[in-house]
Amino acid sequence: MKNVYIIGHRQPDTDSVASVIGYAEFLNLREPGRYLPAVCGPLNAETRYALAELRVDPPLFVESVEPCVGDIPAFYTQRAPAGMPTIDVAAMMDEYEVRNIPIVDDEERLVGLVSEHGLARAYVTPKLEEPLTIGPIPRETLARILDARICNEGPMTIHGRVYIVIDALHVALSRLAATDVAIVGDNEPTQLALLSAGIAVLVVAEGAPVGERVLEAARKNGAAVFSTPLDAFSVGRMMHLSLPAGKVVATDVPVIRLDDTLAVAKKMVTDSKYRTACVVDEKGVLLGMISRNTFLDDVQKQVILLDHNEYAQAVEGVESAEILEVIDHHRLGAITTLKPVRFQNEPLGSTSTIITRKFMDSGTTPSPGTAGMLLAGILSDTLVLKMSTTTPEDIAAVAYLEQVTGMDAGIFGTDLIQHGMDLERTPMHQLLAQDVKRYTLFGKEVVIAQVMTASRMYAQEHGTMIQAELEKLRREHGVDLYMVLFTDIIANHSDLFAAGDHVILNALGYESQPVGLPGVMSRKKDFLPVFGGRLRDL
Ligand SMILES: [Mn+2]
Repeated sequence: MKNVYIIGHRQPDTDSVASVIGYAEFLNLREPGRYLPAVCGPLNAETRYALAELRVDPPLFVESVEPCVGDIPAFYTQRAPAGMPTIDVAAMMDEYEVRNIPIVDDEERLVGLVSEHGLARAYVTPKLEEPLTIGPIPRETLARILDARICNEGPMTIHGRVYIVIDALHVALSRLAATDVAIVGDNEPTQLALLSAGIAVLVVAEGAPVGERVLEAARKNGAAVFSTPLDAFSVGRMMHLSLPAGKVVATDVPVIRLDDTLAVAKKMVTDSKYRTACVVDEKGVLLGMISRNTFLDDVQKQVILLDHNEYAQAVEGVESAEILEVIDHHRLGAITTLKPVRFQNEPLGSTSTIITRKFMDSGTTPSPGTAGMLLAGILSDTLVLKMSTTTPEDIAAVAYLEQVTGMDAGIFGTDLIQHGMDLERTPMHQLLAQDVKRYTLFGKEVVIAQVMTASRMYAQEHGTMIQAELEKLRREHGVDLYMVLFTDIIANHSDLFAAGDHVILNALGYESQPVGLPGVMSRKKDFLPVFGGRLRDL
């Protein structure tokens, strides 16, 4: 069964990571192993903390869901060992109706390709000055190719030159060595002389009788004796065709990996003179071969998108993937699909809430690690249920997950947010510039930054530095006021710092900083109306 990637958006937050882990586990209950939780961007500090605390493996990192070689449902898997005689390789080509056979070594690593073209070249290139050499070839294989009966066994493997003995005996004897093969006819004195001189194989052609004295001499000298109905020329011809595949192999075949994109693979196949490419793993082990026909079927990765519903936020290559489902809690974006897809968008505090409800509704229970992650996802997206987007469903899901994990949402949420903020490790400049809104209010240009925290410590300890940095930012932006709200989401309290003209700051009542603002959580809902009112009255 084809794998389905469950994947969040390009800036993975804890909710998107938790929901892919949760939904993969939920769907794998029915089809174990099919669904893979994935992310397409670096994990933030908060998410890394949650995963480490809960001892949950991070999702798979997927750079792109463009189809790749690994998504091809099947390769041509035929192959031949380097020692296979070319005549057998040719027979394989006929049997499987392919023009190329990959050749592998003893460890199944790709050596090269025997193509029809390569075979033809190997046999029409004249090397007449050299005598024919065969092997190394197993004795039994050679006997089979020659349609021969083995009258005496001799060496297991044959590797030597081949002579048809038509010369005067003394000439033949002077040419033959102990590893060589002699082809003879019905001439017992010659047969005996050759065996006593020491050769590896005596091939008796045209079904000529093999006498007892010949067998005796063969046994004594450790030579093989074959008897074949073929004539001497045919024996020579078949020997020629028994060259090991490794000797006629072409090594300029394109080699690709499972993670190469289909586009790359297609181009390699098209550009190759063999119209094929071999797929190997990282050790060079042959996984199979692809050809032009491989690309006739539409190959796509299957994905389920969580916590986003627009292409701009989705993993690279999503346009070429098959989207099976979308689950989200944001406003509707623009995503179009060829086929109908299951689409679930709910105005809840987090996608993790939607996934938790799937477990609750189906009467199944997430594993403790997954339940902890889902809890982290909800607490992160709703800022420990304090955000105005929090719904009764989020609260119910948190209660359920507290029960499953035995964790305290308040304590875990505070920990989580604190680790996520990691204020001490973020440069002050970045801290005061990463979440900013700019307004024109009653003729004044105003920038308001907001930093969410889980305690008031940071704002109280770094007042002087914050004020200095704010003044720098105010000049950089050329605005009348540059302000920051340090919002402690646990205590429901904001500390305000502001940089601007002394007269304005005094008139606003901001001469002593930080200005404590109990109950101020939302910049837009809680702070802006009050602040706007004061600015108007200046
Ligand atoms: Mn979310």
